Amino acid sequence: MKPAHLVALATGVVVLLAPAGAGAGQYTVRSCDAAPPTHGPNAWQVQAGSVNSYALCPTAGGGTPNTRGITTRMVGSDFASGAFSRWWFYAPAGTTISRLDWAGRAARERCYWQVEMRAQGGASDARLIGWPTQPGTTSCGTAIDAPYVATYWPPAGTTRLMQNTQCGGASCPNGYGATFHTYYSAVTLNDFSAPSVSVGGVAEGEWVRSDRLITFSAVDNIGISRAQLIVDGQPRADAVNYGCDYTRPTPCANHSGSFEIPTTELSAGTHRVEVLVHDGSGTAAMAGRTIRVDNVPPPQVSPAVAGGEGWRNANGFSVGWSVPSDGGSPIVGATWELCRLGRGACSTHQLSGANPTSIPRFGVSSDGVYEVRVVLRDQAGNVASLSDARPVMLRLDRADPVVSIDGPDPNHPVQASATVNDSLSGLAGGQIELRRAGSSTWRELPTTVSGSRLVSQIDDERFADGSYELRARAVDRAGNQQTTGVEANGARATRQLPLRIKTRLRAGRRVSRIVRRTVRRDGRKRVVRRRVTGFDPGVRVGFGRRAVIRGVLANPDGQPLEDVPIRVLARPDLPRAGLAAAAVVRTDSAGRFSYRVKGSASRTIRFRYDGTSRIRPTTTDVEVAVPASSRFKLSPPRILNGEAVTFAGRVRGGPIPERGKLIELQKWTGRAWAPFRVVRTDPRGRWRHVEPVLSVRGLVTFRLRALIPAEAGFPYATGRTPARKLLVQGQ
Ligand SMILES: [Ca+2]
Ligand SMILES: [Ca+2]
Ligand SMILES: [Ca+2]
Repeated sequence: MKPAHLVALATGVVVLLAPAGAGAGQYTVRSCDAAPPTHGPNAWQVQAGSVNSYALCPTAGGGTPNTRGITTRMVGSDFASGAFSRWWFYAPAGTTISRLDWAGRAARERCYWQVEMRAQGGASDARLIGWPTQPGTTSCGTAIDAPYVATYWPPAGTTRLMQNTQCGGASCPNGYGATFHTYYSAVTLNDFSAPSVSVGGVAEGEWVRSDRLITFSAVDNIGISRAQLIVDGQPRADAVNYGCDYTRPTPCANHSGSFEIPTTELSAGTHRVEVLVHDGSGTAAMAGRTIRVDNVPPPQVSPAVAGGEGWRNANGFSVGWSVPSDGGSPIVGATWELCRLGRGACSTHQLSGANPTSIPRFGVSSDGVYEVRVVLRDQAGNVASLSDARPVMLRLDRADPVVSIDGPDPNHPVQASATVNDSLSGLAGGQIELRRAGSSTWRELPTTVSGSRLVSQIDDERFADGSYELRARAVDRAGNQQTTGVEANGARATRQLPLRIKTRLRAGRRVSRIVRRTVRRDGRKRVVRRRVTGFDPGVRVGFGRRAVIRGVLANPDGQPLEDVPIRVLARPDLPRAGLAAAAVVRTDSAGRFSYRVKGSASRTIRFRYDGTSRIRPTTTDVEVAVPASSRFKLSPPRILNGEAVTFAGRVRGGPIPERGKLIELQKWTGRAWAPFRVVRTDPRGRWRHVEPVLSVRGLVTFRLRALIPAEAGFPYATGRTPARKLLVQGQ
């Protein structure tokens, strides 16, 4: 044998990489001196009934090599015809033996001994080494001494080798034995059976994320030597190599296992994941799955509480959201967490189904404030982070507020208030109402919330004096409400009006009159006269003239209110006109005040004392009437019968109504003023009228004037011009 040949054999397995299921591989099973370091004879089996079959390997281990190796040695005894000593090498199913590299020796002392290495199971039964039994022959081969490895080629289809020493004579007496020793055995096999591999762990087309495994189970006639994960046709990481023992015909075991799918290194979307296995002869097989990678959690949603996040008093909540699309695996469920405020005492719930968009209506265990967080789950198993989820608030308050009316406050006599205690949502609003004792009609007072109190003012200027009852209705932010008419001590809440000191304000034109009264004095009736002064609230001022309005402010006993401000407001006598501030006057030490008015137009003058927290306000109105005024001219003042006279003038002041001011021309009949013509002014107040005079006999003097009647939109009382004379000379 050439050394180069030896080196090639020493490489062991010849790996023929071939498409899965289609290839055939070769491998070599080594024994004794060919199988360092164990040198085991494991590949060979002694046939039952053999005489003196043994193995001493390696052959250089000690003693004479002539007795070592895988041995069939029949010496030192008488042997019957057919007695044998045998070792067998069996090829596993699916393989055939294609080659034997061998070193050893064989010897026989008589020709009837059969000493051989035979190949069986193939197309022919072939003796590779040795001799057949040759009884009756004395000239035959008796020794093979082959310490160097030589190659032998069994016939195609060989499935077993037999090392055989057998007595072929009628008997084989002691002293003429035979022996066969295999020092070196390297059996090369062709493996025609590819591995079978199946995968699991993920389904075909499944969406997966980083925590998933692909499992495999591989089976082969000579076992599995390695497995490797292939992603998109490329090996990932190192293969797993299983230990194989090439001193045995079936060198490897069957294996199953799993690989983590490295989805974090893969782009989102479709990938092919496969497991490639090789058997003990290097024959490959592969199986896999097409997967879709999704490591992206669904987007956070923005949940909303039906009806809003405010307080409510019914224990039922619906939370909904819309499901955004991120192009990854479909949404297959949601997790929602219900926590008391602050994420204490949380409960977690699952929703299943495609694209969930709401939590079915639910209630909470007790009143209070809760947070709900919702995260979606995709088909790959990614879940958005609960701690990053936007919470929505649920607020439940079913407890009515507790309300009691406060007692009167001496510092604020007109104030009516109520104290409200409400657990959870707190006071939102309310109403304090007032009812005259004996009446059934409650009147609402303007009520505001101040902290935990309802506060209102009783306008004792507006309500008649007398006894009143109070009641208060408080509403919390959840809409719970309670009404009470009692104070905290249980007493009925009442008020006696007026709450403040009464005052009396009088103003107008100062008038005085004598009042007569009959009294009894000293047993006799007497008439007593007394001068009483008062104020007439109707004040007439000529156009362009001035007048003084006087007034007095006092309490009902006549005690004056000294040095207090009286507001003066004025409203022109025009449609839709409002009161406008005009002045402030002050009372003197006798409570008196005065206000000068000019005769510019008719108007209402209001005097108001605003009062204080303890003194009730009061108001009085004075009507200032200004008669209308117009210039009036007759021309010429003297005419002949049949001529015409012109009346002309201009109304003073204003405003003039849009369509002009009505002017009534009057003449004196001797008994009364009689109208004879009505004219209208132009928008600037000018008026003119030409009147022909007929049927006058002799010299007649007419007395004529113009009346300016009161009219809506014209802020004056009815006024008159002075009379003018017209002389007419008849025929
Ligand atoms: Ca195989
Ligand atoms: Ca996703
Ligand atoms: Ca409440």
